[in-house]
Amino acid sequence: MASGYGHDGDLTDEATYERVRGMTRRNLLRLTAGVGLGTGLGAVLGGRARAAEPTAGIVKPTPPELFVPHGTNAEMRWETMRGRGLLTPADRFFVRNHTFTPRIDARTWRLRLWGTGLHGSPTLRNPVEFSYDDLLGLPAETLAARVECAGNARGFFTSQQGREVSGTPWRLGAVGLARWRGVRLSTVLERAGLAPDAVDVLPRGLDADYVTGGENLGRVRRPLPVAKALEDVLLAYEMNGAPLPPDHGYPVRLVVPSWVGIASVKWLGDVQVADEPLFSPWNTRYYRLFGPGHPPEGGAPLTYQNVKSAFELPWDATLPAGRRVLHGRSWSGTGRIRRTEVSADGGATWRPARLRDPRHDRHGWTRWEVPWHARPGRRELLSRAVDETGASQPATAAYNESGYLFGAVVRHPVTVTG
Ligand SMILES: Nc1nc2c(c(=O)[nH]1)N[C@H]1C(S)=C(S)[C@@H](COP(=O)(O)O)O[C@H]1N2
Ligand SMILES: [Mo]
Repeated sequence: MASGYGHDGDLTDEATYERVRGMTRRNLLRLTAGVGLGTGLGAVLGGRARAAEPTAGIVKPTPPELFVPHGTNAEMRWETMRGRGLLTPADRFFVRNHTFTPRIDARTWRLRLWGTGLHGSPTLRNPVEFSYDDLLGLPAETLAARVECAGNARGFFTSQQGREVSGTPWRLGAVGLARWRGVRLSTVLERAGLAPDAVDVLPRGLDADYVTGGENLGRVRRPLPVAKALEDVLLAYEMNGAPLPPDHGYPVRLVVPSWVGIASVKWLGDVQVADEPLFSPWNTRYYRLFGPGHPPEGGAPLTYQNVKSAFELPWDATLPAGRRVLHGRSWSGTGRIRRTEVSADGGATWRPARLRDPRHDRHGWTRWEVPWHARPGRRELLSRAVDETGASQPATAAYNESGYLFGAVVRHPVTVTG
């Protein structure tokens, strides 16, 4: 196994907890040493030391004006995208960590490909390793693509539909759009000697083993059909023109465009290539639909994300009465956005929004805007989109136990002051 990651692979629940706490203390020291609590930080944050609370296991600062904390995860606040270009800057891109961000040395890092799906000729020995420099030397591609958690908007199953679901209760901020640069997974698979009878690949991260309920499920890993691996999957080493930040997978992550975020394995260490179907908890017990209407072993493993829309407004915003323009974005895993409509009267009447990016990238999103005459009172703002396949946003989302793929219209509360 390649070394270069800073932990052993045999962590208990307690050990993971200790490490996360250690990380928290280090972040705290770095933050307070680097900025100075009484000066810059205090000025930015209105004199209170609340930004000195780092998110456990996340390296970058997660100040409360940019992020909503959820345990080891940090959700982007949608109002921070207001007035910005298409891409989500790395400083506000959501972070979803099963454990904590590992610190990896790119100089000793290796990507290892192995398994029965590679042919083991003398010239193409199995396993095959690539260094960071090897990857930088291969033909590069760039790709604008969202990473979105399958559980994005999960919290609305409870707050809008009164259903308990398991998992992080995200609002709409577990999504971001970046320009990724790297090498196609197909290039690396072909150079490693992909056999014609290979069916599945299993990318695996170098972060700590995931321990839940006292059970060690091993490293984060989720099988991908070879057909998908060869289609459009990228081994990304750059995000928005800079090396990947630690929290987003440095030195190399997978980007599986428009698929559930879990497919885009961060801190990639190895890829098993097999001539038979592969399984891990991430395609058997997680990331399938469970509950009424689904088989006991769950539905098929989740692939594409669905259609969503978000206002670039604070949640529970307070706004002055009068004429204004509402801004937001819509996106879909299944095709480009064709239309977005907005309702400011609880869904009784809808008006088309003006799409600012009507020919957006296939895996990107469109910004939109619509004028609104805001009258005093409590209001709910609704937005819904349709993509080029006709997929749209219903009034309610189909329940599933883990709260995946909430694609219904979100009712965004605001207070208009007179
Ligand atoms: N190795 C590893 N890869 C991972 C994860 C993880 O915890 N470990 N989380 C996954 C999940 S559930 C999501 S939604 C995305 C989040 O990517 P981001 O943190 O860069 O936004 O990474 C995926 N890749
Ligand atoms: Mo996720």
